[in-house]
Amino acid sequence: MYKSDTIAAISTPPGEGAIGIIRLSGPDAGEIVSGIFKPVNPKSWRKKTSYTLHLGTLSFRSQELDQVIVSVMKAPHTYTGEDVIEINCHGGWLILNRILDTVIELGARPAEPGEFTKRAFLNGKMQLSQAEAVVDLIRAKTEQAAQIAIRQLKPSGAKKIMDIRNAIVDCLSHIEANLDFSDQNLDAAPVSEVLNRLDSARKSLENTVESAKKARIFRNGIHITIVGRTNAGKSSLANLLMDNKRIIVTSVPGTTRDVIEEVVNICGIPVVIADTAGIRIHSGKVEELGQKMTMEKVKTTDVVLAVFDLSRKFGPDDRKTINYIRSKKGIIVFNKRDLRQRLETADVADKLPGWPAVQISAKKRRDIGKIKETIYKLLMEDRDFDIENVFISNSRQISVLERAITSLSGASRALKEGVPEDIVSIDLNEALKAIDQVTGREADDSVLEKVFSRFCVGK
Ligand SMILES: Nc1nc2c(ncn2[C@@H]2O[C@H](COP(=O)(O)OP(=O)(O)OP(=O)(O)O)[C@@H](O)[C@H]2O)c(=O)[nH]1
Ligand SMILES: [Mg+2]
Repeated sequence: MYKSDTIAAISTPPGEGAIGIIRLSGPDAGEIVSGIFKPVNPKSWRKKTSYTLHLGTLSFRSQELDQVIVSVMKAPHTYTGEDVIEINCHGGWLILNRILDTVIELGARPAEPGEFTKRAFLNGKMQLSQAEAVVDLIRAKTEQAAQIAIRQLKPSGAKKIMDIRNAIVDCLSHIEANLDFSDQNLDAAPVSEVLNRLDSARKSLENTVESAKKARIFRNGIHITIVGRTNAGKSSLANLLMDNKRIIVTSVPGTTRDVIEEVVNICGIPVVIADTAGIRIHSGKVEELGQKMTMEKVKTTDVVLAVFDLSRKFGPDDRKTINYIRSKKGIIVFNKRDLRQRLETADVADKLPGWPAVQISAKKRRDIGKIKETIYKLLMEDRDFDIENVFISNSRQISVLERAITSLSGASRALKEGVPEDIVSIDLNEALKAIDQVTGREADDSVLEKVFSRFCVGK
């Protein structure tokens, strides 16, 4: 268990803001703030009724710090489960830090990253997977990612894991009852009944893991790299996908020399789009360096947007481009459809079998929506899942639940083969231990440290 001291931190982001919040949690929160707070209504402040707001001034050593509103939340019905006081002051760096320094001088301890949420977890206010969802929600880049985090954060999401856990506990107690009474010839639960329950618990876990894996794309996002011969219109396309970032576009081949990246939201998926230096056979030293960077980028990217110029015949630069990308997953973008067509599209399509193709005009902004649609379709291939069913999301949770599935399969197999029940119960206990790593019941300190180190200070 942790020391139940009182912690404090600035909970709003650094920089100027209309208001800033300093949060305190712990048994002395009220007393510490009382040491510096002059309320407009002292009678009401003295009572410190939970969920009340108090206007007043903060001063320390006869120096006024700020005019503030102090909110009072009393244990146990608070985020951390402890007494929580939040000081709403003006949102300047200096004011916030002066107030924080003062409450620390009066006995609070500076909170570590995620310590408020860690206390919420240690006080049984949430499961570990819910605490992880708090970070996911703060970091969500798209609506869908936020929705997944919210679902995981809700008690109903946590309950689904607990339901599976309870089903396994049930099977375990049947098996242990069989063990206890095996010499007494009592009617224990038939093996087939236990097997059915085990199978349905395993299937629920498998569905959970499968949906979580498919939904990971909304949380982690993907990388898309735009490649093609010089002058094909890559930067023009990148500018459109990046909502007019203004990458330099000129009619001079070899304009882009570096990899230029930007995160965009494509149908709810956070996508890092990279514009790259064009590919051509005959190039100077600087361009060659740029092309090397393009090649490196292609190696690690998830999806390639290969841009071909419809107004030019298929040439060695296009061939060189295809050689770099043919092993990847991607989309063919035929650009400059507003010009007279000289490219035989089959020359490209035949060399990149299975790649969907889209014709656009980046210059005239035509059919850019089609590219986004095609990207989304490509990413969602084999990802047929119901987002409503996603209530775990990160790789830590997925890997421990996969362990639970393996243990449950082992238990079912053992039961079917008539292996002694005490051996079966070892597998079931392993499955429970794994599930408890998701809920946090069994998570050791190193896991907790890793989870909470992802948080910012003040959360
Ligand atoms: N007509 C027409 N011109 C286009 C289109 N897209 C791009 N261009 C023109 O093609 C030229 C090259 O465009 P960029 O976007 O710089 O091409 P790039 O592939 O990034 O070129 P590099 O960076 O040199 O490899 C510019 O003059 C653009 O205005 C299009 O759809 N139609
Ligand atoms: Mg360019």
